[in-house]
Amino acid sequence: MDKEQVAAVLSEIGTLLELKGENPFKTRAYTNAARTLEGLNEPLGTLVAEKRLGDIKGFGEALVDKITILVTTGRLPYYEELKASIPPGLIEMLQLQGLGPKKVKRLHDELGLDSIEKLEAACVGGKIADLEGFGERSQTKILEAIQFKRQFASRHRLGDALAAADPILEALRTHPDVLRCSTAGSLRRHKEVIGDIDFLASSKDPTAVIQFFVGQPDVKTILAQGDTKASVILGEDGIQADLRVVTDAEYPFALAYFTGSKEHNIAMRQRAIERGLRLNEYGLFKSSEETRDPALRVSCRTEEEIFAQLGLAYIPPELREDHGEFTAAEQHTLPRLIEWTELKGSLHNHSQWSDGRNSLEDIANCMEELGCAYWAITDHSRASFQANGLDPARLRQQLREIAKINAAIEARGSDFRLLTGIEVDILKDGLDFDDELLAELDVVVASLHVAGSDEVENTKRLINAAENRYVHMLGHLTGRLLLERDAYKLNQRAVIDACAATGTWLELNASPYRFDLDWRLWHYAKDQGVKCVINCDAHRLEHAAFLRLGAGIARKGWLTKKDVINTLPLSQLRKELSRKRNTA
Ligand code: DGT
Ligand code: CA
Ligand code: CA
Ligand code: ZN
Repeated sequence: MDKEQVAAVLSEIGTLLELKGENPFKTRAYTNAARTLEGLNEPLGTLVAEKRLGDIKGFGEALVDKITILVTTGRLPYYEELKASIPPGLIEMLQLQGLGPKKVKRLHDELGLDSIEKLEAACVGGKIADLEGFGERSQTKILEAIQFKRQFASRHRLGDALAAADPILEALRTHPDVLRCSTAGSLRRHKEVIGDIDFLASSKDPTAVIQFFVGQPDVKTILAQGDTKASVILGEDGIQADLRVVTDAEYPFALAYFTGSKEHNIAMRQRAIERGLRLNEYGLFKSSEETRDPALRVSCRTEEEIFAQLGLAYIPPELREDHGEFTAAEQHTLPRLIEWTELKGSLHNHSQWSDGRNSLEDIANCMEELGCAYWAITDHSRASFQANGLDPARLRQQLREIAKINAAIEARGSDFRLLTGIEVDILKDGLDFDDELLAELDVVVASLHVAGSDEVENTKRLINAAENRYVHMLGHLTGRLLLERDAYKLNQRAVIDACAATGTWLELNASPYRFDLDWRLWHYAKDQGVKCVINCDAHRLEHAAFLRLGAGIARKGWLTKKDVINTLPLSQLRKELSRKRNTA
């Protein structure tokens, strides 16, 4: 563990001890130690190795022991036991604005409150107002804090966050006082779920830019407004957005810093230190200690130049997770990541024949208009009766309809084609359709829609599906719905291995509710030789826009154009679609 991580543990120990009512000297010792560590000028590892921790003012034997254990093993049983001894509801109550450990302890001791729900009920029942030292006012404040936590401090899906951020970014771009601007944070890194949106701008007149930002039509609440930064709540979903305004000289450094991730930043700062430099949000400085002195700043106009100063190729924001990007950037082996414009269509989509919104004709016209080369219609199979799944007869009827539409498209000289297909259900004992029917279709996606509770069984069902020679790809492998439903139990790596062995592709479901397979597993899948298909799983025309989101997630998974099947032109795609059938 590095000093930031150790400091975080120590300061949490201080809080937990306070919750338990330990004497203030003991609790303060931990809080102070955390602050001291954060300000340290040399690596914690060195101090531990040279047994010099005890020389630091205020570091007694107990503290030195604990820090040593943390640094050398990455864990601390004392802390784990302490945390386990406290009801989790109390720790959650601490996250409410205005509630510190002392107050939470009193609420617990005097009213028996050990969860936010009980606290809320007590507020509604007027019990907090009667408590000595709290009163009517703090009761109202606590209720507000609970509501705030629920409504605003929540997490948001990438699609919603981008939709909220785009108009603001556009507005900032057109403002005469804005020199450069960008999103930063998890949004710029294309994380699947976003806490808050971060904007960054450079300007000679920060106050004017801040004023403009808080006045945007989507701003529902202004949480904080200063001269160079502001926080607001945007839109119906109540997503928080922060803007920081810096000088243009600071801009690339601030952009790199506020893009994160935190883990990536820590590694960057360490690289700077190894080169006798200091990196922070204000600049890269020729200095051996923390500074913001512009006279010491190494001038960099762009993020590229900062990376170059630290001996690195440019690392795209999506890769800044400290997941191996530094080694690759050092050796100049970073992949050229896929661009969403390289995608030629989606191979898993629905129409009004099952649970989609649109007719085949409307879908064909819209996707051709958008510039796609092809679009597969893969409606649900019979077992998905709640989604109006097709039986073999209706499916054959749909094939004839698609043939007619394609003939009309061809007649007017267009190269666009609808592809036929099915999203066939993976049942307990095999697929919903037999091989003869599957063999008639251009594209077969196999999906597990009703999973069991047994990991081994779920895994087996998916592996069996991959082993079918007519199954081109597995759809939304884990069934997760972000912020709603966890993945069902399965051994993802075992299924990936089976896909590799059988030449079966894996879908990257580009719906912002799914992003399934998760980006963290694509690197593994790619190393096994498994190809990716970025699919919209479109149920409406607008869902074609998911291609762009899906490409962002694929980029996080280090995927390139050649890793992704639906970057191929139609003729080559057809060849790939027949490969498994012909060789298996
Ligand atoms: P989020 O908002 O939870 O989805 O995730 P981020 O990554 O957007 O985090 P946020 O908004 O708290 O901060 C934006 C960036 O600022 C973060 O990615 C890295 C940087 N940052 C914030 N706090 C720290 C910190 O304590 N240390 C370091 N090294 N960087 C930080
Ligand atoms: Ca953020
Ligand atoms: Ca933020
Ligand atoms: Zn599905």
